[in-house]
Amino acid sequence: MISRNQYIANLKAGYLFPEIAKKRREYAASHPGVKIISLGVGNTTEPILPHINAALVEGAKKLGVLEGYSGYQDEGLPSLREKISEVFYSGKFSIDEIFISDGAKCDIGRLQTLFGAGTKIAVQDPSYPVYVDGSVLTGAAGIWEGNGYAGITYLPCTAENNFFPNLDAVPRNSLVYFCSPNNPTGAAATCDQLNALVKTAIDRGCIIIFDAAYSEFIRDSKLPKTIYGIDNAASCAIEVNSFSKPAGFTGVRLGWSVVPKAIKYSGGESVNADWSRIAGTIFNGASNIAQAGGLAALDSEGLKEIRALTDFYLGNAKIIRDTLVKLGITCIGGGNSPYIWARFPGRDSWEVFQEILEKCQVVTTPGIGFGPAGQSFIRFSAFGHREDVEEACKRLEKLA
Ligand code: PGU
Repeated sequence: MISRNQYIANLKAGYLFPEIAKKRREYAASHPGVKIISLGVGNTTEPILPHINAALVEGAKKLGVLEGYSGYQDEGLPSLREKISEVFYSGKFSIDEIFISDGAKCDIGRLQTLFGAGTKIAVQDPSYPVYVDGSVLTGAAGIWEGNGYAGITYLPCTAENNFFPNLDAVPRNSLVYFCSPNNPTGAAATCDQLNALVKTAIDRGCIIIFDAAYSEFIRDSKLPKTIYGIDNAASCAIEVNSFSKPAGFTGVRLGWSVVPKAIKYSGGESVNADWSRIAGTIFNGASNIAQAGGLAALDSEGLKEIRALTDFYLGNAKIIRDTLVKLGITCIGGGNSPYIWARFPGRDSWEVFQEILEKCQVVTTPGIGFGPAGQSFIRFSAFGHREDVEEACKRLEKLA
């Protein structure tokens, strides 16, 4: 018999979102006919807008004719990589520093293979669960110690520090995950804050994995949309991003990673060269159809559609936030992100989750699922049809 991978055995319970879906199913089974509304998982609900959708259709049609057919595209269509560099990074990166993927989550998982089981990890607490669970799978996180993993440094982001961590706690030579605008807190880091993060990383020999999956939700023009707006970030930061939330591609699957050539390991070897090797070895590129859609999403018409779609979800976020504020619930986020992070002082977050489900038939996400500092918080997602969000907000008034 073959024994189980011990790192899988180190994973705690199930992955957060399927656990929530299970609780929803259980509630639905015992309350037949009740309409449950989800403000839980951040899954897009609105149709892909026409210009981008037409390009997806066209991309599929091309595959049906000899002149249009294409096969493997390795690290991605050169035209899409060039366009990403131009639109998001003012042309600062060459196409061999941009790698097209099937989504940010998948890249976050694969990127960890660059750094091995002995790597020290630091995460914002709370954070998107994939950073921690992915580190458990590579062995870097070590074992569960009751309130966290032994190999992970949790950097609390709380109301007291304005949801930006104390960087003094970042270990030397560690891999630092940072997400802005943040999932789940909705906090968007300022230029000064990211400057401090980059400076810390360089001083301490760290590499940052910067998750910018929600950058297109930023409306405050003073806030940086990419870590590469910060001096010297290209020597210490990898950025992952995605078409999922801005273009409605959660089911289409398309993202990218920027791995600048300037980033080196302690021995001087190129991180970019290794990433190219890994991509070629265990990933064979994103769908050509999705990439055709991605190209259209980045032309002037497509960018207008991205703006319209993100405006729509931000409109939902405002409705949710206004409702919570009216109820006297302290919350942040929503202005530059599709998540609202609401505090229920002294309460257990699973218990609040259950109360909201039972009183309002609304699914949310319990803060503790994102890390120890998420205790007593609930995340509300703004991804939903407008009428469902309005209905959910009416029902939330029962919490008063
Ligand atoms: N990065 C962050 C910070 C995210 O919140 C999500 C999705 C992703 C990456 C995934 O991007 P893809 O490009 O689609 O792979 N977070 C959602 C969905 C749950 C999940 O497990 O991914 C959420 O509700 O947090």
